[in-house]
Amino acid sequence: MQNAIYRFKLDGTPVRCKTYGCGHINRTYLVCTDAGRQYILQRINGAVFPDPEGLMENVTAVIDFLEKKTDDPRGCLRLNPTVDGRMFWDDGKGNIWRLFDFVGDGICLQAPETLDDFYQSAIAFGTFQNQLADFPAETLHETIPNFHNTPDRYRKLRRALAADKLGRAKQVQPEIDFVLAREEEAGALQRMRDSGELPTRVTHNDTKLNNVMLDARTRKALCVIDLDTVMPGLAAYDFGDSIRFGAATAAEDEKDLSKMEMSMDAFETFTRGFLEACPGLTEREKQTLPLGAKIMTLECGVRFLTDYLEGDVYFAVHRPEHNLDRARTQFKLVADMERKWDAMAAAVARLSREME
Ligand code: ADP
Ligand code: GN1
Ligand code: MG
Repeated sequence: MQNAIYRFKLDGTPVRCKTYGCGHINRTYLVCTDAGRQYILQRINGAVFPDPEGLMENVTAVIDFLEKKTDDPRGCLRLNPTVDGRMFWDDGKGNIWRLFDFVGDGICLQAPETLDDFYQSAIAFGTFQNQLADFPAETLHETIPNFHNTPDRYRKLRRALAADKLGRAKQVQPEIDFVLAREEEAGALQRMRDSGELPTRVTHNDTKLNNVMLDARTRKALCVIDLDTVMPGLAAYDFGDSIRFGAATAAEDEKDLSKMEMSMDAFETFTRGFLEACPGLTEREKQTLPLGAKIMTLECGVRFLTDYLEGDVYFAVHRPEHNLDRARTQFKLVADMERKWDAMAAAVARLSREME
């Protein structure tokens, strides 16, 4: 990490560097210099991203594009070059490093503290998608192929189950039954994408609340971060993944499942913000938003369960059953969405009408 930091052009000399944030994927450090500047230094997870150079081409192009759409220095993520003018440093040991400006006086929440926090995240992700509406999607690398291809996620689960490397399969039969009972519906978005019924857009694809920065004082949306998964996708992915995380009444890894529900208030609040910030959605896209919430939640549960069966090789874990706990919360949320399904669809239809 020390080696990496000196490869970048810095304002001042680094005086402090510590691990930072709660991401599941990359290694993130906060760097402070004697000139009072703060930076985010990150090592990209090479096991997750097979083509980090292609990924950095995406991130650089998206940032260049977004920078032209905002005057606010904190209005988009900003990259800093290396001393030899490149946007990342390859340490020769298979690791790619990059340096972002630290978004100062910003906050990044693990759960909304108020409904308005969640509304602001909807504004941030909706604006992000809207600003990228005229970005040439075909120039983007697919940084993780089939990222939100839900049938493919099921195939990978089946493979992990058959291999059962750690003998964990016998513990998870109720979870397996739950996901298999929903397999047909889980493929609905992918089928609509393949048939061209839904337009392909440039999407973020990992729209957790902790991938948005809010202003610490005003608590208004500043910018979207964690751009590694920006790829062509569906509006329902970004909407759905936000609901999965931010409309949940408990943390993603809560052990007490009785605490886990989907808040209808939060669902409506996010829907309002997303539709306001992203007004170009087609009627069909709007109709698929509740399905996005359900499928993204189910898919994420399938991914946690697969990682549990494979021995926790993908998501960072902090206890032995961490991925299993995470999978269970997701399935509990899906079950709750099924109970609230009619209300979710009605809310989207009503809010869309109100905005016409
Ligand atoms: P991961 O892919 O591991 O989730 P992120 O890019 O989301 O990595 O970074 C992890 C955390 O670091 C974020 O949730 C946020 O708290 C913090 N972070 C990342 N980039 C910045 C930034 N530019 N300014 C302030 N905080 C940041
Ligand atoms: C990961 O990188 P992070 O922590 O924002 C994951 C998402 C999952 C999420 C579950 C590249 O997000 O897809 O939904 O964990 N990101 C990647 O918390 O796989
Ligand atoms: Mg993140």
